[in-house]
Amino acid sequence: MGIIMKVSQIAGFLGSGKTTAVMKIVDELAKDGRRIAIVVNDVGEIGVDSKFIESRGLRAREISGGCICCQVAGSFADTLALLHDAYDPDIVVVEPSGVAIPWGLKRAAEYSEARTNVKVEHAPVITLVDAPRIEMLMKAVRRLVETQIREADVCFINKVDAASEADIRKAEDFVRLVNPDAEIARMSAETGEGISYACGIISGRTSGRYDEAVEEERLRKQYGGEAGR
Ligand SMILES: Nc1nc2c(ncn2[C@@H]2O[C@H](COP(=O)(O)OP(=O)(O)OP(=O)(O)O)[C@@H](O)[C@H]2O)c(=O)[nH]1
Ligand SMILES: [Mg+2]
Repeated sequence: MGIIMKVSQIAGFLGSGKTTAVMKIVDELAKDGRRIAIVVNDVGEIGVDSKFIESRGLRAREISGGCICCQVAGSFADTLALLHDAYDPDIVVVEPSGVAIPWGLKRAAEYSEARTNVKVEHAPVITLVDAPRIEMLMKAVRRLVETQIREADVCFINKVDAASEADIRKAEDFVRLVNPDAEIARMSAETGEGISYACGIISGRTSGRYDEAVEEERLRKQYGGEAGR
């Protein structure tokens, strides 16, 4: 039984393409011979495709009843520990809810270390940015989207097949403004563009552990006097 379990989160606002991307990503990772599990924190209407998952011999768990980065963090940690004990995945790919906060999810994943003999390693935090809806996102849910971008290691501008070049550029500029340190790449979860690149990032790189001081510093930089609100 392996001791290290890598946890990969594909964040992004509601409808940004997380499920579509996750299904393609796990398919490719599994083809490379890795043991892959999926955890979906379902709040939307399009859930995981269980037939697809079973046909590939992957394991999937759905968690509902709240957000796994906060309200049901304990269930998420239990689920990771159980998956580790029963299946020993190399990588667990997590689809958080569209309103989840990436650092909360890292912290919750680390709770699983207290529940079984596992060491969690984080894959880079990937955030999907919905290019065709970038105007709406910047207006209606700006704070939440900013938070998801600020905490990302890599932002994929998704749905490039259906977006104008102007909207793609606008999304890239927005990411650069909010998080100059994030790598920016393009994706079409629908056509598969960018999926191999995402898989390489997930399997080949890591992200730091949850660190309260780092998160507070990021908040201070973004909101100045508003930090901690
Ligand atoms: N054109 C296009 N449509 C996409 C792409 N990725 C996802 N979609 C569509 O966008 C819609 C939402 O995709 P999902 O994968 O369900 O998005 P999600 O982020 O999982 O949504 P929630 O779980 O409800 O937050 C679906 O109708 C998808 O078919 C893409 O790359 N291009
Ligand atoms: Mg989904």
